[in-house]
Amino acid sequence: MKKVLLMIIVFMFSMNLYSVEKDVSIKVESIQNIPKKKTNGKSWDAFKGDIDIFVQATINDEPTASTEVIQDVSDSFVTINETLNLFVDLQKSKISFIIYDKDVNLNDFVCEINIQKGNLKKGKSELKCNNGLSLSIDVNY
Ligand SMILES: [Ca+2]
Ligand SMILES: [Ca+2]
Repeated sequence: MKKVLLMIIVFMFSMNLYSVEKDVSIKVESIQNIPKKKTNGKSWDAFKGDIDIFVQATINDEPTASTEVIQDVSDSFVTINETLNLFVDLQKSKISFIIYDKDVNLNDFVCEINIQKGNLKKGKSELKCNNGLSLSIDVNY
């Protein structure tokens, strides 16, 4: 009985060691190669407007934090410089960045970047979407 109890304690302790929940700050620095139009060739706004862009971070597919919307970005590049603070398990959490065009009703999806579990790198990096858009981030924890 004692042995079982000890094993349970050791197991719980090792579980705790593997769970590395941390405060992680992710500075979204800029977005490059922003598509001028939707994939169907239409403009981002209903009446010829440019993209109203923002980045949403999700943890295990739950929307957790977003940057402010920057209205009518006409260039292919935009500076964001906004920090998102997340509380994540670096080993177990699936972290994604989803780029949207803000709309009154349903936002237009632009693209998505998924970070594999345990792969969020400290420091500056450039993440790429499959449509060519890239996101410059600076991660600290
Ligand atoms: Ca739109
Ligand atoms: Ca717009």
